[in-house]
Amino acid sequence: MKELTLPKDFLWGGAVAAHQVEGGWNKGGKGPSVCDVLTGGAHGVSREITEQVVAGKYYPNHEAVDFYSHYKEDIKLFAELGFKCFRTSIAWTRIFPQGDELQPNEEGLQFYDDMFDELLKYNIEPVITLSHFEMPLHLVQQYGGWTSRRVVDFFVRFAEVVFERYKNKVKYWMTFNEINNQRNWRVPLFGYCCSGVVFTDHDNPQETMYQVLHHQFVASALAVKAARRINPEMQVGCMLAMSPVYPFSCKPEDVMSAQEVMRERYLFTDVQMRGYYPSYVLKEWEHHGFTINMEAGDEQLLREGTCAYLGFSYYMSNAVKAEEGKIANPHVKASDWGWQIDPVGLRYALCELYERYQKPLFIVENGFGAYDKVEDDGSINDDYRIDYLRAHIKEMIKAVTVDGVDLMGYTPWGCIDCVSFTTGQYSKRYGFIYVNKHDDGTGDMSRSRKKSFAWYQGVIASNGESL
Ligand code: P53
Repeated sequence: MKELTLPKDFLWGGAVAAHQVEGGWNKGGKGPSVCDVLTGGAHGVSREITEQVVAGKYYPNHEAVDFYSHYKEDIKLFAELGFKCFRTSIAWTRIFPQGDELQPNEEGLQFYDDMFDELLKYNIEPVITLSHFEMPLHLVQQYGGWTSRRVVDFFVRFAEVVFERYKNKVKYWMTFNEINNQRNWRVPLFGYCCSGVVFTDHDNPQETMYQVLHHQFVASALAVKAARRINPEMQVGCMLAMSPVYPFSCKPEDVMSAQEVMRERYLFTDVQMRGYYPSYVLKEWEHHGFTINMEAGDEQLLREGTCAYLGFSYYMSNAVKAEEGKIANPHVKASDWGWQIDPVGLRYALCELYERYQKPLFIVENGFGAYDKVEDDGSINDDYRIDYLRAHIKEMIKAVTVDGVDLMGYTPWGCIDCVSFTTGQYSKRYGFIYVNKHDDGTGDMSRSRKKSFAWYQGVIASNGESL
């Protein structure tokens, strides 16, 4: 038997998002984003969404881990790890502080020019998300976020400006991070961060959600077309939060219910990868009597603006029972935050997505949020993180070498410790690089290498053979 391996040009790297690392929330002409009005929370304690920045409240994203000033030092560490690529996002509010200006903010554009140059100096390919939960707050206050079709134009203007500016520096793009989070419209944080809309404040939250989604699908298609026009070498992908939901048992009703629940995810990639609304959604609208406003030409636009690849995050799987809904899977363990650890689910997810769309896939997030302990000698022995990543990488390699999935790369989440999205904590850590910064805002921001740093360095150097 011949030993098959990952392709030589496989994009190993790491991922973060602007608002979770940069800080400098009001520096360089940056305007406030929706993330700048999220207070700190904890496991089981929701982050509060305040209407504006309120004096005396704690907003962890204002400072984050100050990548804004530390990016040279941090990128040097990424180079030491051997990164082939680095995924982050462009903070929309650095480029268009309010969102509806006609002219971009040069200082913001310059920041990303400098940061991309620093990456390219080490041959690290930037992988860039246009909108990672950080739309301008002004667009929420003035226009009602993505409920307004006008926001499509503002987004496309932003996309065109950055495509034009970085067309010779950035090849891989994604439109909306985890666009499907807002399908869970009951949780205010998700709708607010995906789209600037708290769906439960609306008379018909689900209808509003579908209207918002339509606007984003149109915006995504327009961005794809703009990128092709500006530089055909650029590739624009979509981004899905992929948590497979298994039937709790082989009872036919459980199996059917799992299929129905998975449509809540596949809807997004069905539209963004195939270019049209799937039949099950059209029927859902018909049943509920939803009217989704569309303009002439939208349908064609969706068909023309399909994504070149599918980026996705994978952290966990779930199970579902027909009568009870989502339920813990007794066959897998969970993290301290209740996220169920399932490496095989990653291979399953890769196969499901590849067989459904037959387009390249990119694992743009995966990882283990955990409390880390700094020993007296300064070392951090995060064997639990190594175990999690090793097990997932093994399954990922099987998907490529056994199942034949076309996989572009792997960028574990929070390669440097950053602010948790769901809880706003620093103590929920993912990094290979530790940042001395704590939930109460204390810490000197110094960086240090965890045990997983040397381990991941070896993984990359051996192209996944030394695990
Ligand atoms: P934190 C749910 C399920 C899977 C991934 O999350 C998710 C979520 C929450 O939307 O979010 C992604 O920091 C997201 C990142 C986020 C990361 O997962 O709460 O794209 O911004 O930080 C991890 O532990």
